[in-house]
Amino acid sequence: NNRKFFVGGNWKMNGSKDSINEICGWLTAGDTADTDVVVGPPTAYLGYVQEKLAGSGVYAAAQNCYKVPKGAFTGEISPAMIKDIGCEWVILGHSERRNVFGETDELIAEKIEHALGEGLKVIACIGEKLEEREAGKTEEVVFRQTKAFKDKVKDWSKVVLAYEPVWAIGTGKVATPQQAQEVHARLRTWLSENVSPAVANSLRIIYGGSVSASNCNDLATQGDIDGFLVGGASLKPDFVKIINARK
Ligand code: G2H
Repeated sequence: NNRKFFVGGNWKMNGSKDSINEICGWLTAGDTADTDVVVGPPTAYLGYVQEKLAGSGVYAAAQNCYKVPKGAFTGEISPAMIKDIGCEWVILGHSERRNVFGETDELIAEKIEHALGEGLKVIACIGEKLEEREAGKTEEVVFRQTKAFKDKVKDWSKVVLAYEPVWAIGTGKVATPQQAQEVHARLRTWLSENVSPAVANSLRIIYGGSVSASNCNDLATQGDIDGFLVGGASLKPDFVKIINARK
């Protein structure tokens, strides 16, 4: 396929100016030429990272945003603000937003619609919980989560879909390459049937959940895995190996 490899680093609620200076140091010195690379700092550092990475070929992403441009929404940021500081990307629907902060499929769909409408690019996250997998509901869940926003997307070239099984997130329990590939392939078939064959063929579907330098190569050889969304391992220099997992 001709889908460009995409690797996102999701720093979650981690970092300080000092640690971010270090990360940006090895990130901008590393080989990132053949991969689309995006990192998501905490909101407090988004502008700082955006400026540090300017011109490096690595892009910054917000970890979340709200569904309207401005107003009385204490604690929230809008896509307009993200764009205003020069940042083009936002992560939406991460499992921690869904499961720790109670975000629903419907709210995430509204956020995706607004962010895309404001000209941002979106890493849209989906994934089943352990009990859902064990009940044989993996496909039902990821199709439902994708269906919730699919009609809101007018230009799929602005979207990357991240499949992150909740049981693999931050647990060290990575999905096997076969488990991940199976879901990615089913998602691509679903997209072909419910959106279009062209979108199914061109959309990057990336995997997230305990990706590391030691497991990334086997995952990256799977035909429907087009990159990764990396949490813990994106804070360490090994992240550059993950960026180059296909080489
Ligand atoms: C999944 C992933 C990054 P980790 O949340 O989005 O985190 O790689 O730490 O499992």
